[in-house]
Amino acid sequence: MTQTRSPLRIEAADLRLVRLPLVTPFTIATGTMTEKIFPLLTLKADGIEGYAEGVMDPLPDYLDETVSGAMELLRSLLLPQVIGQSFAHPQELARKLAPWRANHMAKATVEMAFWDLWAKSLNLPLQTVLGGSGDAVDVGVSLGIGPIATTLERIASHLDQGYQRIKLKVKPGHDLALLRAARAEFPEAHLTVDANTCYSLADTALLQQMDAFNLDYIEQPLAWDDIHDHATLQSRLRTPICLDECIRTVDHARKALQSDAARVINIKVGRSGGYTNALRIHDLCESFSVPVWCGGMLESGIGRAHNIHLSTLPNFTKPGDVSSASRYFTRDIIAEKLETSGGRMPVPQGAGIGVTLDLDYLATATLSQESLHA
Ligand code: OSB
Ligand code: MG
Repeated sequence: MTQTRSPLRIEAADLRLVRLPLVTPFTIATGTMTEKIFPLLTLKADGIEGYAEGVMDPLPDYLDETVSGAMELLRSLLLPQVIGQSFAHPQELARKLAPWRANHMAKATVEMAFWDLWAKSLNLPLQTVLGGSGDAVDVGVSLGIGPIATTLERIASHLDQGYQRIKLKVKPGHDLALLRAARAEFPEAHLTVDANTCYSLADTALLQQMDAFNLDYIEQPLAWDDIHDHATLQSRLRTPICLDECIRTVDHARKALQSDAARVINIKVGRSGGYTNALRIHDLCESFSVPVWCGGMLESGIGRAHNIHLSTLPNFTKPGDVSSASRYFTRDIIAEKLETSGGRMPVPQGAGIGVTLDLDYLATATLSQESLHA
């Protein structure tokens, strides 16, 4: 990151709460989502706007942050700390928020919007200021829990569309039979499972049976905050473990790598405090020869565009969950279409994240809106 400019002063912010209905309900081990509700943040400087969305859920069922908690923290603490302030680099803004405990998703919302603003002020694509390159990224797809027959049809249709990896959500009672059927029908496909924390070490024998299915990795089988048990499990499995929920800070990544608790890491910039940490996690994994890929949280086009730019960094060597926006929403809040072709997602062109808000549709999807000034 060699780009420099004079410090950029954040003049104001718009904080919206947005609701988008999902095309189809999305079920994972911890529950079902039928709509996406998220904070959408606009930061303003010099006539430029930077955007980001928060990836926390209404309930603390993926991680411990919530939409209502994050909205309050953004309006009463995090945004007042940065509005009216000048920052010579996004990492400086990250440093300002770092002393507050946890709340990585809320912090990421502010930090990511500033990276977009920053890249736009330099008139460069976000991928360039992050150190990435290339005009498209490899994509896989994450399929929610449903009847096995339906899942097999969905695997076939997504492989036909070119998706390069199929991730199947599993939970106790919906695991080995699904894998047996999927592997029988798709012997060559890159298959993975995501357990979203629903097993424990008491399930080791069951998880060892997954070794028979030649999975690329098993994502987050054990508790959201337990790196230690994942190290124990990895020592008993041939299949690589990929950590998602466990990796919220650079230190989590370091401890997971040093203890061999993960041989693949899912990086979600939105759950890791922002790009400052995501880039460090990326580099740390590279130094351990551990590949990473970009996870998703059913984001709107704003978060999706951020994820695509991040995915252009060199150690993102496995397909990410950055699939077509039309799989999630009939209509998105951005003007551009983020659609894959041949298993690749094009990088939005232009400065910053390279997408623009569809203000008319956004207005109909907005539950609340507030403006903050210096
Ligand atoms: O564990 O990666 C996850 C969606 C919501 C919460 C957690 C996860 C997911 C997904 C979907 O897997 C990824 C996507 O398609 O955006
Ligand atoms: Mg996951």
